[in-house]
Amino acid sequence: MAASKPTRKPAARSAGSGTSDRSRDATGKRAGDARGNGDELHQSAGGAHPPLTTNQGLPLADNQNSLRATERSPTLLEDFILREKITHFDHERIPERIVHARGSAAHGYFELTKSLAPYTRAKILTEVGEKTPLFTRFSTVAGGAGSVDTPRDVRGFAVKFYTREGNWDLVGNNIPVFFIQDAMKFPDVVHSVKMEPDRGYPQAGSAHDTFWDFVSLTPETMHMIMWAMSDRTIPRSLRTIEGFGVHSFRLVNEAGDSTFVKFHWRPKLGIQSTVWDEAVKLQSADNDFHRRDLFEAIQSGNFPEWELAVQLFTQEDADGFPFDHLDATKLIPEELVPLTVVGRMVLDRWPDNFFAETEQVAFCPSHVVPGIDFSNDPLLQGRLFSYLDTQLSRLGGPNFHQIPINAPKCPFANLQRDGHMQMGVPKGRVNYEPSSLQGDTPRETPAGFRSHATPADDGAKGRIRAGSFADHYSQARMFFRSQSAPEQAHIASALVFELSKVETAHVREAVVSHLRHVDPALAQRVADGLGMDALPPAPEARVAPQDLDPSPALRIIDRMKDTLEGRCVGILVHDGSDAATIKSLRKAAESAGATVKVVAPKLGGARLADGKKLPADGQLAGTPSAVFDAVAVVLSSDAGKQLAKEAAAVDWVRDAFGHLKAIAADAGAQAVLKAGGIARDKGVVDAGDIKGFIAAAKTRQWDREPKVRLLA
Ligand code: HDE
Repeated sequence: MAASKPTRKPAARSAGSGTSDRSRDATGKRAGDARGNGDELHQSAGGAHPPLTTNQGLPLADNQNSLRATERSPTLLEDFILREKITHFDHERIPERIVHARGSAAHGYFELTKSLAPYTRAKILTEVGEKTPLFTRFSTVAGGAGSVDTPRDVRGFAVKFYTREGNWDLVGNNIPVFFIQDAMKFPDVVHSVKMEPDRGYPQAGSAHDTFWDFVSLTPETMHMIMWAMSDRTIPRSLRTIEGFGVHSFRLVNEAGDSTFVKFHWRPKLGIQSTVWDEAVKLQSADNDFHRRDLFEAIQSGNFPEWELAVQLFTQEDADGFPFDHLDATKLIPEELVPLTVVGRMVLDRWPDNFFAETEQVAFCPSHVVPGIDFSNDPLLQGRLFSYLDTQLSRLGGPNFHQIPINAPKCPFANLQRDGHMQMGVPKGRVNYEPSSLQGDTPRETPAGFRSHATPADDGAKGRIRAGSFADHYSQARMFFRSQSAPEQAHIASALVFELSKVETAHVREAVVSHLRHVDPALAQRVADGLGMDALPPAPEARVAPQDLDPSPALRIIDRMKDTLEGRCVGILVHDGSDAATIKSLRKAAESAGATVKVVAPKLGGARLADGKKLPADGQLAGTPSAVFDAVAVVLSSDAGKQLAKEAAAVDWVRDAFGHLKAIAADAGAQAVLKAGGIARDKGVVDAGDIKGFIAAAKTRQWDREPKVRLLA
């Protein structure tokens, strides 16, 4: 570690400290320091700046140079300050989550609007108007912590409620079912979807042999596969995803009576997804698209909001369902058990520190409060073990509940002691229970948690899968047949895309063979898309697929809200653009609830026709139209001709068209539209037709889709 000759010019200021560094002369050099030339910047404590110290509180006079015997000699081992700093740095990363490593989170609150007192004694679900603080983390599943936000993947939706009766964690996903029925298969499904162990790819993607090999040999995955191949797994924003607790839980009331419950989160902005080509382009436009979107929404006061809804049902109801509700590959259609909205979640504060909060938060499905209990779902039962176990190694020991983001906000006390990273100083001689030696030790309370006395089924012990779990295709069929025509086409195309990345022919064939049970027409579309000469034979199904009633509530497209609330409109401008047109577009979009961003070939902005400079929010090449929900192009005729030769501008409009978005264009912009091959079409309007633009911008032009892409 030889000292190199400083090359930086001395900085003459002491940044904002209020008191200048008196040990330096006017050039910033340290007076009286015979050792070293002091050419580097030294900023001194003072004013609001406290002294910089080691972790032991030792104030530091020099945070620029390590300790050496002479000016150009090796560094001394004695330098305990350097060693402390580097040692801490070396250990700054902790193991990332084995699944759900990539996540974004925010603080907020839950407000109960309807009491569930007849069903539960959990105060968070009975005290109407009570606001409970919470922390919510959204995640992708397969990719590492540094992977992109927008791959085709399930999204985690984990909420930690800091209730008065302890922390309740509702650790769900944006899809109401799961790939497998039994926790025993979780390591297998996760291994299969993550990067292949020999080659180390793909990162964050299911389009590879090992995943589809597992799927083809595990028909219980079929229902979840339909969801995973739908647009649900390519959301437009984390603010527009639904959330589901997935498993059946129990609510238990004061009398000890139990009712089954499924939890649902419904986004206030409505559910909205991207189209695949858009998701692909978002990956290159902005790796952090969802994280940035959530951050910007919260920072600008557009607080994301969800309704909490429940489906309540009894054992007798469950006995009448044509499926077993304890099987996590099955959902309960809303048409069978309606949703009741009981409260709302608002996310209103971004974490102060990403690592301390988003990274260190530890969710656990076994964190419940009195009045909420588990069902016998074998997948849920396995989860009750896994989370604490994985967090012991991820967070370094048994005391991670003391980390501020994990600690309950209500009083908590027990007799667990010691261990790695004990932050408290427990007092007294009693660390056991029962005890009689101390007057303030924690004791049991009748109001505490009791497990519901669920009667056990008759039968023999064994590694057994219930016969009622054997129907793997009926709900997959129901989901597929419930979708609108464009959504069905997207599922077929997603399957073709994913299977086209599978190198092993027999795996592709095996997947298509299962699709024959889901829907023969879907199987045929996928087989055609893959260029198969003939459909492979269908595998034997233990339970013949049933034609269940379709559930229109499972669609997205019909349920996208006709609004600009929470969406973003981009306006492409250049020198000479008409200021009045830009102004009226901006005003109309903003009063409809949208954020407006200006894009120009140069970040400095454009000199408009009225001579005024309009600064840009994004530079054209780095801000493709994929990041917007609707776009406008306002150009002088000279600029139009110029940008018609600029690939980034032509792609800007072509992609907006291909992604089924509204486009407003003035006369000068027509040259760019023409270069992009865009003819007049529904949703392509004149920039003067503000009303027409706003109406078109609130939705996507689904009937345009057959014109822009060959879907399977
Ligand atoms: Fe998880 N899951 N999971 N999971 N899961 C984890 O816990 C696990 C499952 C979910 O933002 C891990 O702390 C098993 C279903 C979310 O921090 C781990 C099984 C659902 C998150 C784990 C499942 C989920 C996790 C990894 C099958 C939807 C991220 C890191 C029995 C209802 C939480 C960690 C966050 C995280 C295990 C299945 C949701 C390994 C064994 C089903 C949202 O413990």
